[in-house]
Amino acid sequence: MAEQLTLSIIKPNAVAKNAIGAICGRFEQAGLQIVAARMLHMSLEQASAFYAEHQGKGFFDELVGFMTSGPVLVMALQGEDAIAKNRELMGATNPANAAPGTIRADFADSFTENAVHGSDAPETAEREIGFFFPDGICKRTR
Ligand code: IDP
Repeated sequence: MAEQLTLSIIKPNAVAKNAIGAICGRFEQAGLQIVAARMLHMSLEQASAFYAEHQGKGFFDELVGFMTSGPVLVMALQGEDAIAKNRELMGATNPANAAPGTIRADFADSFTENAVHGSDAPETAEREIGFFFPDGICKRTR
């Protein structure tokens, strides 16, 4: 598999429980490198734009309310098969279905407050990285 980039977000509930180090440690142990990082408290406009594909769904308002409830850590991760590797580390969207040992199994509080976001495809990753890092990232060459 090729070297890829993916966007990761440590969501407000995981930031609040002081789990940034534990979660980033899992990325690094799995061979994913942090090549951009930014902590921010998203506005309603930013969160709505980021999750535009979910607009109109029953969980949208709760999702946007949660994502703007506190600071998040947004990162670009680089590595072999980074998109699938990150999603494997994250576990299923609904933490009730997340495999033991995954980030969501260990740090989620509910379906909405599921600790982390990860891009689901190369096109999504490109769009999401551009959304948060319009000035570029520190892509690794070694
Ligand atoms: P993903 O984050 O695993 O890619 P998506 O389907 O893109 O999952 O959903 C985005 C986020 O919206 C989820 O991570 C979760 O926080 C929230 N979400 C998705 N579906 C539901 C639901 O049915 N109930 C409550 N929250 C949901």
